[in-house]
Amino acid sequence: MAGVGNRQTVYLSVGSNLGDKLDNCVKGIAALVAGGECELLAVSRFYRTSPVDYTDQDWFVNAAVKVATRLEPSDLLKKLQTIQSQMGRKSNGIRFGPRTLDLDILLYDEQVIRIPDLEIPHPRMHKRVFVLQPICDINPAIIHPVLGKTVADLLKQLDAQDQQVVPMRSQPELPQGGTP
Ligand code: PH2
Ligand code: MG
Ligand code: MG
Repeated sequence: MAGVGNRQTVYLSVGSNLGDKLDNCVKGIAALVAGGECELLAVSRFYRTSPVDYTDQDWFVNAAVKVATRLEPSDLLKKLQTIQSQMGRKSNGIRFGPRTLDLDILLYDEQVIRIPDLEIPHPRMHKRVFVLQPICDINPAIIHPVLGKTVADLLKQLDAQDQQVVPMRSQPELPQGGTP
């Protein structure tokens, strides 16, 4: 059931590489906090990032947000999927391919969760600069609950010369939450 658990701190990644990418990310975050089930605690800087895993696609805009929510992980996942479809995301059959809006759960409190369709911590977060750099903007001292290292250490140790992550020159205004 939605909304019955304790309030948990959750980190999410936000990304887009189709249409007005920055606007899609900002609207996605606004949709997440609309209705009050998720309270926005912090937002990272926004970055332009080179595509990872499937490279024959446009650059992304990426950011991370910290929210507080009572939604259980599976209910939060459903909410994210609903927002993604409302924002016009359609399946194109390409794994890691282009998307209007991608909202991924990175960390849910300090929990390790493996249920169908959902693995937390996000299974690839420690390999991705476009995830680690934004989380470090918010809090570099967060400890990855499986790897036992801070996100700052994971970022430092990553050999990722091919991953370009560039802060956007103009950063958007957000409905609430403020700077990291
Ligand atoms: N998301 C992917 C695959 N590759 N690359 C970048 N730079 N940013 C993303 O958000 C991203 C990606 C699948 O979710
Ligand atoms: Mg996703
Ligand atoms: Mg993703």
